[in-house]
Amino acid sequence: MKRKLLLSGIMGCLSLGMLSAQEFHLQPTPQVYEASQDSIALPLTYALSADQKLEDSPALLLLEKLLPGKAEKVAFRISIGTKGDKAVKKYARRIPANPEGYYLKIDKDEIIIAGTDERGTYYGVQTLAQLLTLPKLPLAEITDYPDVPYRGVVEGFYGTPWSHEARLSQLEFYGRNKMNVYLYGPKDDPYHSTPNWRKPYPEREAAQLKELVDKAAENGVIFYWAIHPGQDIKWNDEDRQNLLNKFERMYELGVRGFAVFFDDISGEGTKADKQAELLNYLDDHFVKVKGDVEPLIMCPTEYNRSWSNVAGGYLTTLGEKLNPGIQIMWTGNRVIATIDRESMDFINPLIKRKAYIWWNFPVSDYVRDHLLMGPVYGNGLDIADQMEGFVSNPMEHAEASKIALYSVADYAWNLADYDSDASWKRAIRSLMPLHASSLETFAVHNSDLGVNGHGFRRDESVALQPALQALLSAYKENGTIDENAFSQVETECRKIVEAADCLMASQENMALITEIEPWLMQFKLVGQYGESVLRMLQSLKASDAEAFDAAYAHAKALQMLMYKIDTSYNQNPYQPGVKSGSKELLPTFNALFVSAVTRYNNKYKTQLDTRAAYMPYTMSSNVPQLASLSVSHKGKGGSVAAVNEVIRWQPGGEFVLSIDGLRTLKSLSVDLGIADMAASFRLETTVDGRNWESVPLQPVNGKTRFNGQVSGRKVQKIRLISISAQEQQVYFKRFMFEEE
Ligand code: 14T
Repeated sequence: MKRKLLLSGIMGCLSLGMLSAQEFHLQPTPQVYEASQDSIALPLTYALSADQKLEDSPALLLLEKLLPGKAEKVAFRISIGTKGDKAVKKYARRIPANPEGYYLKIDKDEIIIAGTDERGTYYGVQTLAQLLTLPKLPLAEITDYPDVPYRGVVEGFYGTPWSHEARLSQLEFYGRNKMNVYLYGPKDDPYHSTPNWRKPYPEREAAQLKELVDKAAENGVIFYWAIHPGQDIKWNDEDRQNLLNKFERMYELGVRGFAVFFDDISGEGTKADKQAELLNYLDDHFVKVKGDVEPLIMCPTEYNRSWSNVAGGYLTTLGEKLNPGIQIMWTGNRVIATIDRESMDFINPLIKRKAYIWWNFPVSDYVRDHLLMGPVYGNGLDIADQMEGFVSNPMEHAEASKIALYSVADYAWNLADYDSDASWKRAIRSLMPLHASSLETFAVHNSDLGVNGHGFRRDESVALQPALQALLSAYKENGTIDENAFSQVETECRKIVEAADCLMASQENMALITEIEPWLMQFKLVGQYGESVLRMLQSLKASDAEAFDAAYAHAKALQMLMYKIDTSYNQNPYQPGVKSGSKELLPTFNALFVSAVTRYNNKYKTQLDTRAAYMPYTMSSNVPQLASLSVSHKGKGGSVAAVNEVIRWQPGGEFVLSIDGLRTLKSLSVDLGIADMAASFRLETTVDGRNWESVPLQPVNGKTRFNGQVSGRKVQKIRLISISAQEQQVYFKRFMFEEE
């Protein structure tokens, strides 16, 4: 005990990575695991019994890598094989009947690994690998098999496809977690989708795909290559042949699993009978002819319930016409949804087979400013026998996705025993054993998606919620501080700052830290902001105006720094920015900030700015109808809310947009709903607020919209001013600008 304390004192950020036998948990959770108190030393040397046919199998290669001490004439024996093999004949009755199952026994003088099939044997060795991380091997008996036949990942998101290195690391991860599917279908690979699906991969890409195929095989993973031809496919012989040719090229690279995706397309490609005809053709003339290819998988156009028109007959047609061996993907009741019995009861009868679930989590291609690091929860634990497969569509952040993927593996292997919270904690520990508690703190507060078009949300900051709420409601109501809640929040803020620093400085999982670094920086600021806001509350209560001023200034500075991170990193065109703690922490801190500043202003008769979010843009106008429009910012730029009514713009009336510093513009566009705007209005910019320079206006294809030619221009204010002698009646449809 003493020794342990001493150690953690020295180690600072680090926690003890080694697990005791009590904390130990096999992953994915096995069906039946019986361990005794007794244990044996790790078998550093052993005699091997294995049939000849096991040679070069992934199972044996892994075993020999784990335990290099194979020798002759050693008392300790390891017998390994697949049902029917001589080496495991004695245990034939113990082997589960389920595909990919295994029986593993650790005894005083021997270890038995007996699989239902080759992959089962491999999984038996993977389980042994986990047991070998313990200081001693427990005497144990395990009977294990997966609930869902196909488990894994579909790289099916929009955005930057995973790197080659990331994919190699994923495939090893799938093997360790007993997932047997990697479906390759990144939307932004041009050779997977339109425009280039007909063309073979260039040499370099082809070589890398081959490497992935080999890596998958080594790890017991089926590499499926998917094609997404629907946007421009012609239902003729030529395109059918194009498809067959591409499959043939991929087969040459070693691919033995194929999928055709018809999601997110429109027009001709969406016809069910044509899709079925094509798939059956590929099944009859390719899959069945080859003989060593996995069952075909297809993703339908109507891939979720909310998009399906049952009366239109699309799914019914697929169900009736598609060869029975072809598997059909399904995302559930919506594009993004958790899956339950009722969702399966809807789809399975329609398609006359068990749906192959494409689970759109933790994919974040529609909320790219958020990280989805939270637990995997919400899927039914009673639907094991209703689905053919369960694959997860991940984030473009490969390493960060492993938190969710670990639990997806756990869930799909053994639904009934799935415990989402426990699984999530183990996932975190497996990614960064030495920084598990820091990573957990980060993940706790970075799990929700924010408001999004799919209406899919996740819990965030769950344990702190009661304290955040108690603190806020008491303070807002009467300015009192709930001391208990205060200290909980204060402690958590400290933890946040420490966790962020420890993770940013860590070397344990560089790939992960690189992916999440902008969010770590933001997370730290959120924690510091919380601390400053708490200090504002405290100093106001103590009537220490000086301390309040300092805390207020710091909080303001942190708001600005958060804005800076949000507008400097992850500037993708869709959801640019970096959001952290956005569901509970930040809204609470902001509300406390507003309340505290308001109370301070009342008490000291001051006029401190009460706005919680840093905002670089403000507007003003002497045109009455424009006087109080709201300005919003997106990434580095902003726009002014449009007005629907007719604006009466007096002579000399102006609309002024001010920036809180000198910035460089990239674009500027306005639309007043009139074609000859330049005749009555001038668009101008200034660097000093006194001298105005006019901006040339360029009509956008003959419409009422004009682009200002501002690229590279330094500005502090932009104004639109009437140069007409008469009142102008216009609309205020658009006022938008971007900074460089
Ligand atoms: F094939 C599908 F099952 C599927 O989910 N397709 C896409 C997928 O590639 C993407 O990653 C996912 C999450 O954004 O959703 C589907 O893409 C969409 C969904 C929409 F609702 C694309 C546009 C949409 F409007």
